Amino acid sequence: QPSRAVMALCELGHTDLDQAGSAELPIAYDKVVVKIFEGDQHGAEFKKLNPARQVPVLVDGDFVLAESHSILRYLAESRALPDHWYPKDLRKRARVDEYLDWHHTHLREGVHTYLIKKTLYPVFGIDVSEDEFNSLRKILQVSLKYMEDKLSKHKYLCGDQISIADLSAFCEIIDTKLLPDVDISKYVLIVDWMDIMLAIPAIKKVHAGLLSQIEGSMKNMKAKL
Ligand SMILES: N[C@@H](CCC(=O)N[C@@H](CS)C(=O)NCC(=O)O)C(=O)O
Repeated sequence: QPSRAVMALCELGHTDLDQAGSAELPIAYDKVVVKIFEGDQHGAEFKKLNPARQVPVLVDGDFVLAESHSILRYLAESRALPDHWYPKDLRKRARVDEYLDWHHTHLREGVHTYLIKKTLYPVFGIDVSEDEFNSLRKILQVSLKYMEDKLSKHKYLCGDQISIADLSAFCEIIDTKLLPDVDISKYVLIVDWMDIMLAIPAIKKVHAGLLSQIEGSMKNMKAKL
């Protein structure tokens, strides 16, 4: 998820989504795949880049930066991207930061942590108690309510313009489609907002692999019915 958010911002780059028909002007970047399921993040070379051993990591000349939200902010500022991504206005910016800080302990917990514990832990034989699953489901519901409430006030999460908060949130919440026991359809404003986000070609492009994975798991589920 966090890597997809960074790639989506690079793909969108200088495209001004406030201006209808604005030309697509991506930020040039080289994508280096780190195979986390094969443990590449624990190799000596990668540890030098990010001692926390997680992706994404940005290498911009001699400057190395980890943490997706820090990278999104850095790209928005250093590449002077259209203001709507990370507004200069102090209060609008604070609203985006508020979402980004909240994200780690809420939506990320409710989706990513739940997904990992549900799908990956069994592969490694790690038990997760039903209480733990219940508390993660609770965090997800609380998170979805918080987002639905935000979207009842404006078109995007932090205002009427798209920001890096929407990118981070979308790239996380789309993973709920990999969880057959999670149904977010009652959050109608979130569902509409997801459609708007996915209609942006650059966002669709970075999710192509995930979308085909989701389609595969849907077919699999239908075959079992
Ligand atoms: N807070 C970090 C989270 C990064 C993260 O969770 N990365 C995962 C992939 S989605 C990872 O590298 N996992 C490998 C591991 O923990 O061994 C960010 O936003 O960049």
